[in-house]
Amino acid sequence: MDKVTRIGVSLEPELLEAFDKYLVLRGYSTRSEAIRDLIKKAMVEESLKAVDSHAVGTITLVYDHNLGSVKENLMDIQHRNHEIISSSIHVHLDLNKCLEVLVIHGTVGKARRLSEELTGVKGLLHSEPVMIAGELSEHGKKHVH
Ligand code: NI
Repeated sequence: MDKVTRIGVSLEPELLEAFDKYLVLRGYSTRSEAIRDLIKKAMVEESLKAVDSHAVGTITLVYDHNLGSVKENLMDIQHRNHEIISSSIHVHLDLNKCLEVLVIHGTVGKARRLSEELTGVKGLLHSEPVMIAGELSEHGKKHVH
């Protein structure tokens, strides 16, 4: 194992007993392993709560441009969210199918809402959001006006 720091955790006997039962139920071999997982889970939940934190990422869409009004609906949503869409790439895959990659730069909350709205468009064949939240985006943030 990589470098680790040992810490002491004080627990009431009842809580420790319940925790040990939890370990068995979840198949953990050590308390450390279970505590590590619980800490990680709590921190992921916390970071997802921060809707105002900054995010960069992409949303990849695949659709049939002849199908209903999918093209118009996607375009409409993109115009309404122009402030967080930095750029987009459109590739004509074949006679009917289009691939679009949107580059997103905004808050976690806005990026998530946009992704949900796009994913909800009827006739969309594929939608894949990739969001990176936190420190990684701080550098890029300085270059956006
Ligand atoms: Ni196209």
